[in-house]
Amino acid sequence: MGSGNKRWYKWAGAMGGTTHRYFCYGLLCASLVWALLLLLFLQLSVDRLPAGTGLHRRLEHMSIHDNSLVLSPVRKPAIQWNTHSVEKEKLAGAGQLSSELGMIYSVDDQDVRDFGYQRHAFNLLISNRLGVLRPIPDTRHPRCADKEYPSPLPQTSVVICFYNEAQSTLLRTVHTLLARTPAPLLHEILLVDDASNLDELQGELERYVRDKLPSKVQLVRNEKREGLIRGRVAGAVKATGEVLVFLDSHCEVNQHWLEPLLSRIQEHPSSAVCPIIDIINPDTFSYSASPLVRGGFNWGLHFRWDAVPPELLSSPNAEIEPIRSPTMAGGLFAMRRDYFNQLGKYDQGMDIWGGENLEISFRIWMCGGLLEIIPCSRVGHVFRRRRPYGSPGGHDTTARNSLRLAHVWLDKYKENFFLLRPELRNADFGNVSERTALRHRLGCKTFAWYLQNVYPEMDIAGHGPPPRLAVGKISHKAKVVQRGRIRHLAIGSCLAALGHPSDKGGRVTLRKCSLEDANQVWLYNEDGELILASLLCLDASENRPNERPRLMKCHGSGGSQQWALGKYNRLYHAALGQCLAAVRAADQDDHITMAICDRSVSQQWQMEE
Ligand code: LR7
Ligand code: MN
Repeated sequence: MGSGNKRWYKWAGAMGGTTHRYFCYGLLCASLVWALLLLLFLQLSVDRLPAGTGLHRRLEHMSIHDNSLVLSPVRKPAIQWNTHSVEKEKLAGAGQLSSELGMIYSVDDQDVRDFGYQRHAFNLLISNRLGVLRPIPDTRHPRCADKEYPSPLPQTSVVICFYNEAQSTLLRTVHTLLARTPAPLLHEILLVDDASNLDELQGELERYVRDKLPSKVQLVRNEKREGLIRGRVAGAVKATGEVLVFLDSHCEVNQHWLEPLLSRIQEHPSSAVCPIIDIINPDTFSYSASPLVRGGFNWGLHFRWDAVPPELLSSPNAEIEPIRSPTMAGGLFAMRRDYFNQLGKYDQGMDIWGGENLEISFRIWMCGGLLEIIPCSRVGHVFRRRRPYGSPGGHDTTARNSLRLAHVWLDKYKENFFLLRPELRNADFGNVSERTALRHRLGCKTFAWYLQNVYPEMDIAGHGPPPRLAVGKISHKAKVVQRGRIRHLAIGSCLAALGHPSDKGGRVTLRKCSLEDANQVWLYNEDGELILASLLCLDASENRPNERPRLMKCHGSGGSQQWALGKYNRLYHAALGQCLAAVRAADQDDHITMAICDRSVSQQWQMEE
């Protein structure tokens, strides 16, 4: 080394003055190039850091109190609005987004995603990247586009009550309203904040509403947490439009969603009308059409979707005409403001969540009104698998609210409820005298009348309810787009079941590829499902990054079973934002796992006949 250096000096010293200067410039450039390369390398390494390093950081800010989550304001990863990239996406099929919108590129992305599932029970990373407005498929029946609506139609106040909603879903609800509602029909949008404590909903939201939104959008704050029932009433009392529309705070309204609702209300002023509620998948945010179903309930006093009785579907126009519905889901409906008030608003003795949807449904029908679903009106709603918030004090507000409605509206049929919930027979439900007085004052019919005339399909004895249909889980047979083995390019082996391909919950592994082995044959269908041996679906739970996928019963609702054979030969899981990888470990067997997509050879697969 020493002698090398000496030689270098000798060589430099032997050079003339000018040559020396050029040499120094050269050296400078070379160092710059090196510095740049070093930076690039560092950047790539950060992108490849294993996920999980920041996984539970957010949870440290949360404390569990009285059974409900009490959350101190936390630093929230900044939202990167991305209004352009999505506009360019092709909307293939039913609202399929670029399958890579949920891709996790860094530990920060992983953080946003984890925080989102924790606080909102949906994929916040995707929601934030979608921006405030994105194209969604027009899911209406084709003949809806030919319908003409009278003019003028009444002006509308939209009331959106929210508690700790993500800013991106809340603002998308607002922006879709502004973009897809004829301005003269939209009198105002009232955002009622039910005393949220999420940081991004404080000053930041206030400034956004003030500076970026038209003055017809107003933010109203509840002083304390009231729950969605009193929250909506607070909005309705402030509203000045002729018609009220209530929406949840994570909706996207579709083309011409409002005109069919208003025109039906104009024909029939004492009616409440609901759009068809399309499905926004909580894991991928893909938007897809819901079938025409109507509202029912069971004797546990839970809302449920029922198939429409065939006799109601016999007319050729059935799919575009209003359809009578025994109940409403609760979150999305329109009615005249004077009718809402005259009918007794809501039972304001009900707390937080639950029960108000059946209560208002029974009240509408029993007190002379009409409750309908208007198929030409479509609004998307994020259907979550769990409610991400509790109630103050951890009370079961649904039980108490249901008790109140049972005592006021169910007459002797409340016995059916108590048969299922004997522990509630003597439970406290507060004072309902005002509500029974209301029932009297309005001269409402009996519950027996309701069952006989509005919901004759209901099983009155309290057993064997009509078949249940859950939105998003309508059984289907998706078209197979590819069939064959899935070969790992670097290792050369094929993806197969570790045990028997019919073992539910079983793992997958790599085996020597063999054309004879039925246990290696996968079907890939247009829903993105990978079905092994026509039996089970490859499933990676959207809540468990970096874990091994399993073989599970195909559920047909995307999410954990939706795969994309994507760029760089990777098998990408959109809901998880990760890729399928084969890990070779010297001391143990090869195993298959989910990992941050890094384009490495361990994540390259090929589907072959
Ligand atoms: O304390 C609260 N304060 C609130 O402001 C609790 C909730 N809320 C807000 C919340 O931010 C949201 O905007 O109230 C709205 C509804 O809460 P979700 O979205 O957690 O409820 P959900 O969609 O699971 O529940 C359905 O049933 C509820 C019963 O009380 C309400 O009627 C919801 O509006 C209703 N949602 C729908 O009908 C959408 C379709 C779902 C179905 C089926
Ligand atoms: Mn909701």
